[in-house]
Amino acid sequence: MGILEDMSTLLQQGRAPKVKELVTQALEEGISPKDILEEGLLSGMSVIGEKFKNNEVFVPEVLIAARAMNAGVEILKPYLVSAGVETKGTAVIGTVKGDLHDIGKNLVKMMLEGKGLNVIDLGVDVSPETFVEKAKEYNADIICCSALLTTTMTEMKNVVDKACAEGIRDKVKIMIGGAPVTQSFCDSIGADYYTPDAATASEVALKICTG
Ligand code: B1M
Repeated sequence: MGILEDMSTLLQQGRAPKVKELVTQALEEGISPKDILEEGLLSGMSVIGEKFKNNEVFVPEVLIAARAMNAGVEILKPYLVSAGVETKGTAVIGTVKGDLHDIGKNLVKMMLEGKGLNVIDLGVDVSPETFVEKAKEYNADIICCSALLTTTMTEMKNVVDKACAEGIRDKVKIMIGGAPVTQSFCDSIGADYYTPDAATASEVALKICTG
């Protein structure tokens, strides 16, 4: 097996120290940072994303794989910047105002990063004002809102309204998700996309950014 294939396999197993070792070795062998990212790290994360979607792996495996990916990306970051590898798009993400659940939001963030997007994580209990301010500041392609409570999902409409009021609605897509959220709720508040899980969210986000 080649080094990038090994890297992908180790990432899927969540073996962060080994992944870091292989990224360093691949750089020493002269493999391009772009190939290491795409054929080593992101390909491994894609496999995990697909398995997660099909209930073949669960939250703990996804989290440790994501940690291994982050460990590899940390080493690669300076090389990627200097090699001029462009990110595919920018998303701001957060859990809506009044809601402190962040496990699902963090998974969505990791999957988006796994697709090569630049993700600005606003954390939990994020107000509509902050979502919109940060979307403007980072010139984001997508605002991603997560909610786990029936009492907080209504905040998503306030994000849509705020984006309209601030005049950025035609520049930014609004994606929503979380256990109580549905497609009909998405339609009713005028958001752009509802996705039921992190893997689908990352696929849709990539499509939004790359056309
Ligand atoms: Co809370 N909680 N909780 N909780 N909690 C739920 C959500 C609840 C369903 C439990 C229950 O009663 N059965 C219930 C909500 C009821 C409702 O509104 N329908 C509930 C409640 C009531 C509460 C409190 C009000 C309890 C209290 O204090 N009385 C309180 C609220 C605090 C607050 O937020 N203001 C509360 C607190 C907490 C903890 C802090 C203890 C903890 C959160 C820890 C944390 O997140 N750091 C917690 C937890 C862990 C849960 C449960 C057990 C698990 C949630 C979770 O992380 N699931 C949950 C019960 C359950 O769901 N079984 C529950 C795993 C996660 C991977 O799934 O977040 O759904 P999920 O994300 C999925 C998809 O939804 C999707 O992708 C993810 C993976 O594929 N997705 C998106 C999520 N965001 C997306 C965004 C997208 C696209 C897809 O696009 C942008």
